[in-house]
Amino acid sequence: MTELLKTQVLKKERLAQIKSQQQSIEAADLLVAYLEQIGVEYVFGVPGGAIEPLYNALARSARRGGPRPVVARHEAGAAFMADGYARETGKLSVCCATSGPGGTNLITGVACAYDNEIPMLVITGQPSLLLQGKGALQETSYAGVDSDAMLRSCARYSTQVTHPEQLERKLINALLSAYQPTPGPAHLSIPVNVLRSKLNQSPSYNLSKLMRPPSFVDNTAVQELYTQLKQAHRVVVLIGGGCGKAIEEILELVEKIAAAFVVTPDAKGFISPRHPLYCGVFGFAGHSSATEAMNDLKVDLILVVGTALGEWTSNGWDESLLNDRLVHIDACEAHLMRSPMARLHVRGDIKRVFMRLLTAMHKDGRDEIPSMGERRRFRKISDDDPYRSALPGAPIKPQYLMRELGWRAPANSRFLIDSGNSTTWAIHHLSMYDHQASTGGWMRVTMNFAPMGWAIGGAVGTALANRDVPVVCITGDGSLLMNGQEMTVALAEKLTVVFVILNDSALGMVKHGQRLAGAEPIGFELPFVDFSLMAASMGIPSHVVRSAEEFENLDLNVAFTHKGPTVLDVRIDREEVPPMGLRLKTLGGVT
Ligand SMILES: Cc1ncc(C[n+]2csc(CCOP(=O)(O)OP(=O)(O)O)c2C)c(N)n1
Repeated sequence: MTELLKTQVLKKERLAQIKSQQQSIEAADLLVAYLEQIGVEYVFGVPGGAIEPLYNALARSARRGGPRPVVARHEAGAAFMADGYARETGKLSVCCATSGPGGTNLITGVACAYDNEIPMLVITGQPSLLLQGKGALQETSYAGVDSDAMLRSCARYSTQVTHPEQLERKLINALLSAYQPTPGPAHLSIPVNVLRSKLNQSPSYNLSKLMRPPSFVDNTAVQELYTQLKQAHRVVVLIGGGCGKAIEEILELVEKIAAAFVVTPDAKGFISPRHPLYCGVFGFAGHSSATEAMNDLKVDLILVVGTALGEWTSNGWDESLLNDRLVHIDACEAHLMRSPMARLHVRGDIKRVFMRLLTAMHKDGRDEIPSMGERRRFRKISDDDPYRSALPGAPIKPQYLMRELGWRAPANSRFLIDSGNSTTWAIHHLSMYDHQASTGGWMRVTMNFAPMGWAIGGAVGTALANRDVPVVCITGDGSLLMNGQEMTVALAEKLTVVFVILNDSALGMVKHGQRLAGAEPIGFELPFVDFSLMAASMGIPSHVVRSAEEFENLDLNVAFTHKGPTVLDVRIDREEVPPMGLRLKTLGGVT
């Protein structure tokens, strides 16, 4: 063989070697490489055959410090965990499921994230493309039970990847859609043979810039708002669930102009209920002081900030709010279209809108707007209602439990409140004595979709996102029986989560709702369950609380510092009527 021929053969061999090395990456590895690139820590899910290559890729990635799987006990729990993680970190979260029942189980959690605008990447498996339509096990593609179609209706973006070459494009599309223009879940359904296929590529996108949220502000509208603020005599600000990142600037302005402020239920966690200008929660289970503030005819300007004005956040589309005194400020067009009656819409990143208002004030040489001194300070919310049972040893009242629990929790605690009466009690009565500000807020509730059990998985995801803070999940016995198995994930992951179960042997919200509406008393009873025994069977420490005295004598410090979950089985006074009037009104049961 001549030297030239030898070189050519060697070159060919080397090229073949490089090609085979490049091809050693599976499509699933490319997907995981992108998760690594954007700093994903966990993939919440339940494994199964059709999604196995993703787990293989995660195992390879975890060995080099990449994201690792957290195995939930039910796929809805996985989506709730991803939701909790995203709320705590403000980052995109990831959940996954296998095809068939895995995907359908996931739906409730994904739908909840959709309705609550949580950025989430959702990955489901499918049988091989070559087998689709042949009755393959757990096939849920277009040819049968179509979980892709089901997930499509609760995702900002949803598609099946039908060729490995599509994966990168569709993944980037999904990741970007999960953030903008409105955050929410984006779904990729990936057949197992596509996940396994060899790819001759490494990530070609650098997402650090592409995924940065836009920072636009409608300057003309901000100027107009500033003019209106200067002319207004009395202002009320309604702070909504989208204000987490902007809360400092909003409160600075509120204080400068001495406006009264109220919050939607999902924004209570951003503020201190002891703030002197705070007038309470406006909306579901809220306070009469908040509706009074809104109803004050001397108020000539209402700033509604960062909320979609749904049933629970607008107090059932209350006309004292929805009128031409309203200025709606939001980055999200879908929210702004809910207020056609507004005198002004200010589109833009909320933080920047308030920064510009503050700058305008500063430039004008105004520390405060002149008429401020004349503005009445609204009365402070009363948070000292005792609601302690008159008789020693009588069942503990949920109102009392809420107040005491909030006051005794460390200042950096996060509270996740489940659907059911817990939501009403917490929105109305939970109050921290002191709290440390955080973007996600100290109290988190789910608006709109409100599935039972959300807070259980959500608490696990929150605790994984931030191991330095205690997490409290307030839930009902019905929700616990529906989703309580996720507590074992908190145990496996050694997470400081205190599960407070309002045990009333009933679907309490249903029971009280029927009573208040005069409906048939049916379908609400639950058997008595001793949740301390259930916790013991899981290896989780627990306490039974029957009365206020027992609660006072409980040493909560251990629960708030222990590296693992604790269960408080609280046998509450079942007869206390929750503040849920608004719900009945909008359901039409009560006029
Ligand atoms: C998945 C789901 N199913 C049904 C409902 C309707 N629902 C709302 S609250 C509630 C009762 C909750 O009972 P429990 O968890 O025991 O809490 P409680 O109201 O007794 O405090 C029901 C059935 C729901 N929100 N979510």
